[in-house]
Amino acid sequence: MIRTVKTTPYTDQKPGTSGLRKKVPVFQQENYAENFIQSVFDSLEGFEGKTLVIGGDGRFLNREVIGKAIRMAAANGFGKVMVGQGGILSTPAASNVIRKYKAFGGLVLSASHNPGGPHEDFGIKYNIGNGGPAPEKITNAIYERTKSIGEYRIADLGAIDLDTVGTTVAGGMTIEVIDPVKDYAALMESLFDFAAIRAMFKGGFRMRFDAMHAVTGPYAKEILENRLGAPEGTARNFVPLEDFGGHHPDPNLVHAKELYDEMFAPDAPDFGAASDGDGDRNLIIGRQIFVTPSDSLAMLAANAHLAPGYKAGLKGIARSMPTSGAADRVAEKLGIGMYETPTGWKFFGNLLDAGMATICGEESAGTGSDHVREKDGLWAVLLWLNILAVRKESAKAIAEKHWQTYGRNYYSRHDYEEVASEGANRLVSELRARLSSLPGTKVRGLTVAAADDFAYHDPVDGSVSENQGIRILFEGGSRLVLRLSGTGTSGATLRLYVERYEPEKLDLETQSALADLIGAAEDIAGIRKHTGRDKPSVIT
Ligand code: VG1
Ligand code: CO
Repeated sequence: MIRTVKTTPYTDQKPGTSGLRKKVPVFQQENYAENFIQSVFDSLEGFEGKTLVIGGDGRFLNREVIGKAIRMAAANGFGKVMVGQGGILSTPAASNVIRKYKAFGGLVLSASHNPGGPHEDFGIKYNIGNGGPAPEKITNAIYERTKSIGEYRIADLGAIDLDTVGTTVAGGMTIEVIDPVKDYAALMESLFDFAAIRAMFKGGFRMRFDAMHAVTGPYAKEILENRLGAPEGTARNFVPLEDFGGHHPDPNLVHAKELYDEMFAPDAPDFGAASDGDGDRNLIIGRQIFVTPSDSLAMLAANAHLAPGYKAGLKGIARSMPTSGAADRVAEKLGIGMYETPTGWKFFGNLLDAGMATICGEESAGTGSDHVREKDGLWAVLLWLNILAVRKESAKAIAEKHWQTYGRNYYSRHDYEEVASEGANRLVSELRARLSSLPGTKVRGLTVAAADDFAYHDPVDGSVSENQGIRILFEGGSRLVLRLSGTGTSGATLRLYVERYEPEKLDLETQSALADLIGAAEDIAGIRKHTGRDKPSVIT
């Protein structure tokens, strides 16, 4: 039986960088999740009888909202839903399922690296038929719809069993519960030299993978330990928990500190890695070396041909604008295209679909390729393992040789989290107004060469995305970028990205190498004055 339920619109359901993210109590308001899901469906055309993929990262509210989404999909005329067992699908695995089974699209329930639990974050994003995040045209339409929606449709389907793999029919719609790992593991096996990696583990190679009690646990157990023969215990914190054990499932040096300390201890394993809440990010730490995500993108691109899936070489590389220019040098050397996009994976979709780029990356620990249309944490880890197995060198040696060839882009991101929105907005608008007067000025011995607010012209569909981050370029190639986060759930988060290129000095300490630039950012933007903070909350 289908019910039509009257609802009043919420005005705060604007999807950000990756979908809608709010605190759990916000999502628990009457009709809140339903409003958004119905607005998604109302913004789509032609899905009658087609398949919708549904899954999430297992956080608090996951099962409840999945139940609502299935009932609403039935009431709105989808022919089938494919849902991960237990409600689980990592973001890249969902992308793969959408593509492999030619689904119309998918709903991925996650707030990614944000903490989970009854008082923490929840989120919903819609992915289109290519497996990637909905482009701005669709997210804007969804938002417009949320502001005027008057009713939603939901079917009474009785109890839905999410825990048993298999197919049932309810309310005229097929519900298929799928193994969340199987298709993804098969895809990884098709891209990488599992035999070489298996041999490396057999030879005593030691690795730690921290799943941070989030969605990659079951994937890492199956792929690393069962299929690649890594010893039991290689995957840590591998049971997904509704509150991620009370931690931030954000694989950075602050929230994955234990792993970092272990990798710098005297008896450190050979290789360490971690992923985030929904499994699309990666942290790479070799023995005694942290590889920044920007460097990792460059190093993976330079060595990708060593993996079977990329042996024909890369068509091009794409990176988000705040990501360091390290990958640009690799693209130049390989003689392939290099594309600079705004923050957020949705901007890579067209380049991947058009065959213009093979590998993409973001400074925020996101790397991926044309195998799916999302960034992919375990994929990056497996590509690293494949490269290590073939080159038979340590991650540290590979990184150092890379810098000797290409020079080094010292890079750091400073986050000012949960600052008052008013001050953060004022900082950006005042700076924006002064951009044209900056070139030629000298700050802390550095001369500004150019300054702008990044606008992206999509080379495939011609769309333009403006105000994507303020760039201040200095003579000599150093750079500052400032932008406001689109994924935070309370107040505003200001991100400052700092980069300095060094052709020869390869072993400086990062923060001291960047000290003048960090000082210049304060002088130019007045971060202290506008945010009331004298230091960032997170430095990565
Ligand atoms: C952040 C990152 C961005 C990433 C986004 C989603 O966005 O900076 O690079 O694409 O999170 O990542 P923002 O707007 O807060 O800077 V995740 O792991 O949610 O899917
Ligand atoms: Co994520």
